[in-house]
Amino acid sequence: MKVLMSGNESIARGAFEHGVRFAAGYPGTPSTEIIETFAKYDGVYAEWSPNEKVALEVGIGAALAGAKALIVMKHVGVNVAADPLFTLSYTGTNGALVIITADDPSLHSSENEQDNRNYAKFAKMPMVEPADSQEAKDYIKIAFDISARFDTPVFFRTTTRVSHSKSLVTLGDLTPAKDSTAIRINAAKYVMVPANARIRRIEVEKRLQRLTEFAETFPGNRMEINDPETGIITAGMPYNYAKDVFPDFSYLKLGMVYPLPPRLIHDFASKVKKIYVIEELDPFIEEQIKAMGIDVIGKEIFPYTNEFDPGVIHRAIRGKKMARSILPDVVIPPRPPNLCPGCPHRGLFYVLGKLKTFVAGDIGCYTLSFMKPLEGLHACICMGASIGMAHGMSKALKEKGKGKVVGVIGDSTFIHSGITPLLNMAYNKSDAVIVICDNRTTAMTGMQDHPATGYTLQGEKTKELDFAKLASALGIEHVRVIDPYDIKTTRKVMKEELAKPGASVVISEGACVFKRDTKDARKAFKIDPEKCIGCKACIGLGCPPISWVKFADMPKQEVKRNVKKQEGVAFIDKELCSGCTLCEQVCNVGAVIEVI
Ligand SMILES: Cc1ncc(C[n+]2csc(CCOP(=O)(O)OP(=O)(O)O)c2C)c(N)n1
Repeated sequence: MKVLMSGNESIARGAFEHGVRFAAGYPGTPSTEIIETFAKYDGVYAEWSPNEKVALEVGIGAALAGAKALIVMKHVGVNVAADPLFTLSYTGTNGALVIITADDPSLHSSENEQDNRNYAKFAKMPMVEPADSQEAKDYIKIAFDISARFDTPVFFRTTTRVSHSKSLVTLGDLTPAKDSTAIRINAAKYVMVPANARIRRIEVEKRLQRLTEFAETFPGNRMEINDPETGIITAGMPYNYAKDVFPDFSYLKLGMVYPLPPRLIHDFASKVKKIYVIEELDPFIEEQIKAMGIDVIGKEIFPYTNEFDPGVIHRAIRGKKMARSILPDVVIPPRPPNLCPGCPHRGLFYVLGKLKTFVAGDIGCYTLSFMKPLEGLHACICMGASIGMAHGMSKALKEKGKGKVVGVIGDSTFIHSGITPLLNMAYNKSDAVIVICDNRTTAMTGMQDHPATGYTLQGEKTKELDFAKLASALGIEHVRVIDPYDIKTTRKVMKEELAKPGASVVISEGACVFKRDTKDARKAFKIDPEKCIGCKACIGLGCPPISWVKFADMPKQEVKRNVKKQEGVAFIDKELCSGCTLCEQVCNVGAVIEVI
């Protein structure tokens, strides 16, 4: 049976068909749906771990017990998991372990555009890369087979386009899961003290040679000989783009991007005169082929940055735009991202933006408050960085920094990598104030549960982390809880905590609007034009339902000035308003009123 599936759904399905019953990961676009899909299958164990390092370590434990473990993360997650990863390459996996690295060329939803193929070379691990959903389903099985056969962790790389595009997939039979788990002790292989690791280090090089031999005959590395004049070496999604514009060229399509098959590449080079290497981001394949002494054209003409499309490839090779347009001539109005109407983060950042402090931010929905009009966040590097940055800045500024440095971090992000730096603040006597934005979910990546929501991935009730108790246990003396929908108290508490010596933690408790119980639905608000003086105080909240109408754009009979020089009035779209009351609180003339 053929079904339309995204790359992510196909990976989950392929793993399940192949008898994989164990998965762990941490959410991150574009990888998230893999675990979400897999978790719905019968008889599997799947978990959201607190971060990618933990997810990989959970997977290592499962694999050492003999299971097939699927570990899922976005590209930057591999940075977090890198410590166990490099040594896992030495120990091998016993069962099987495949790590999905979901890369994001063009940074659709990421803080950087790193090319994780480099990790395969760096950690001396094989990497496979599919070009569509069918290949995603087929290759995930091959990846598990490679892992088991060569006793190695295997990288499975996707990019956003492969993860999220849908294409037809033939469903396969389900391999009944065989339980081959058992406790097997082998200290020489799994205890990586120098004496043992030195021996394993040599094994890694030998394994890489055997994998190179495997790559020579791996059917996913295939030649399509057409035009003998021009050939393309490519992998992943760029293969589809290139085939679209140059169907008659010859191709060497690589399904395994590390290690490369030198004999196959030499063979291809002997069959075509001119070769282009088409790959997004780094010249990863190109440099290795050039090092084989083969003359190819790559980054001299293709961009280093962003996703490709058929037009990019055509322009680079032909030197001019394609005759036919690949995109419809529709101009889509720009829509900058914004916090949702009723978002609990808005009240907090409205206050922070006016406090004249430096706010070291973190990654999550709240990062959006760096933009106008809130401008309440001033740095964002990677998950968990806010706390260490706030501490470092306050130490460097000394007296000048007193009462002036805040770190802000989401609940999921705090659990991911904020606990250790908070402990550091207590230990090293910090003066900064840390705000944990507890909206009861991992909102930015699609509302996943985490250890403080009280629910597992399967929706089972579980232990619920108490942020206030944890902060106290780490040694933070000043811990406060605020309601970010109450602007006055939020401002008061922030000022009080900034004035105190020593580190403080403020927990901003307000559930994400999408997590709110429908019974808590509040009445929408509207503007009374008889009272509005056009001061734009409500506009300063950056709330999507609130807009501004100039008198000049209104029909004559509607124009009414309440104060001299007034140029217009605010307007609230009641269909979008969630009734959070923030605009009512900032309006000094009582022009914001409930819709009856
Ligand atoms: C290492 C790493 N893993 C995953 C992500 C993807 N990601 C971005 S923000 C975020 C968590 C956001 O949740 P939270 O901190 O609770 O803030 P919210 O969006 O709910 O406001 C995740 C998982 C990432 N950017 N980096």
